[in-house]
Amino acid sequence: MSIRLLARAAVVSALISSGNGAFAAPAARVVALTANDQMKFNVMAITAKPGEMLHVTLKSMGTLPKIAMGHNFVLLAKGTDAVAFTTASPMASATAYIPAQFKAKVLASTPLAGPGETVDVTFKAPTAPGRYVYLCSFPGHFTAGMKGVLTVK
Ligand SMILES: [Cu+2]
Repeated sequence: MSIRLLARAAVVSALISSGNGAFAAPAARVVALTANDQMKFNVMAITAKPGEMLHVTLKSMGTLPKIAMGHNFVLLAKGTDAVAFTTASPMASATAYIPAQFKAKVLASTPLAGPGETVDVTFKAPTAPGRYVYLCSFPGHFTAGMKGVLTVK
């Protein structure tokens, strides 16, 4: 094994051991979001450094049943047509409202959260500076304003 490979293996094991035990992942900054029955995120703007590890949690504070008021966090690649995405998402209930034709445009997404539930996702922020739209893809929620922007700078 070359020195370079050995160094790389050491980094990987350091990253794994720095996890919280539940996940073998590098430490990530927690971004705590909530959602409600009014179809809004509490945070509509997130800023991250290029390539920063983020751990987004989304708690549903609502009381309506999940089938009527589920929420998720979906981060889209730069330049993705969010209106086209959310026009297609109601037909994608089998895939938690992530339309198959847009799967490659999804940088990160959580499962759907019902009342009182918390869902989460850990991901690496894009390395390219810019604005990345995030939204809830449950039918009608984007139109109602359930969206935000991740700014990478
Ligand atoms: Cu929602």
